[in-house]
Amino acid sequence: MHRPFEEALLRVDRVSARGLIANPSADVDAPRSLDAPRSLDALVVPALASIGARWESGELSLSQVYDAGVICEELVNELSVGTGTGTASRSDLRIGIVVLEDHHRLGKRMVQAVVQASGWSTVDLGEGLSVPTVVAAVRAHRLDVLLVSTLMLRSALLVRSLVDSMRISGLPTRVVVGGAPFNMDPTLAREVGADAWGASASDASRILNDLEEVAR
Ligand code: B12
Repeated sequence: MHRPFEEALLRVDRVSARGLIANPSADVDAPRSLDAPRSLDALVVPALASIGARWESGELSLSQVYDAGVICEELVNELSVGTGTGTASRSDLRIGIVVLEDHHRLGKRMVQAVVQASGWSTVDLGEGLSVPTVVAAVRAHRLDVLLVSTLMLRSALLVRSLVDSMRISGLPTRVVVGGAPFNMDPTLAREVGADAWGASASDASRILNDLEEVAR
């Protein structure tokens, strides 16, 4: 039996999906009271992971994965505070966020929502960017921290070349990584030279808090 939120996504039933985000306890095991970004985290991530696994096993089609992704993106955009590049920030830390090479942008949106809800401003560099483009953007925006989201293993491995290029260019920017490949292999973040790794959107806030402390 699959969870109600996952089934709502597969029926392309936006009304039920939205209702479950508003009242996550109606989904099996979902915590009772959560703020919007965290209730999205609790429902969206496991549902899409399961849908991805069912697609991989041949049970679902790519178009079903696509529709589920579109609905989740609509919900994230509707319910999240902070889209695009924020203005007011709680500190001087200049924070950028990017999806390296691939086009799975939901994780980035959720991280951005939580980080901005926690009071930081972010510079949204976009999705599908190459390593040289990201390095140029990091320099142009004089970023102190770069949050990198990846879902394809190939993109996660490219973080090594991103970190090396930034160090060769003399950029001191801290690189924080996240996304499925890093969740599957907790040693990967260190192997690709990242300064920190977070498993969830809330982790991004925790890591930024730590970096802010160090910068003081
Ligand atoms: C939805 C989805 C899509 C959607 C994307 C919609 C969108 N707008 O983003 C569509 C249908 C477009 C798609 C396309 C493809 N996909 Co796809 N997709 C998925 C799926 C099912 C869910 C991904 C998702 O959005 N999860 C929800 C988000 C919120 O979770 P998340 O990104 O992990 O983010 C959370 C945490 O990881 C963390 N986090 C994320 N980033 C960061 C960053 C920092 C700094 C921190 C601290 C934390 C953090 O916080 C987030 C919230 O908690 C996954 C399956 C899976 N297991 O992940 C496959 C998956 C990623 N896709 C896959 C593939 C192969 C593809 C395609 C190549 C398919 C094809 N043949 O065309 C294309 C490639 C597109 C491209 N070039 O990028 C594979 C990748 C395999 C691999 N080893 O690389 C997967 C794993 C499916 C599978 N099981 O095979 N996909």
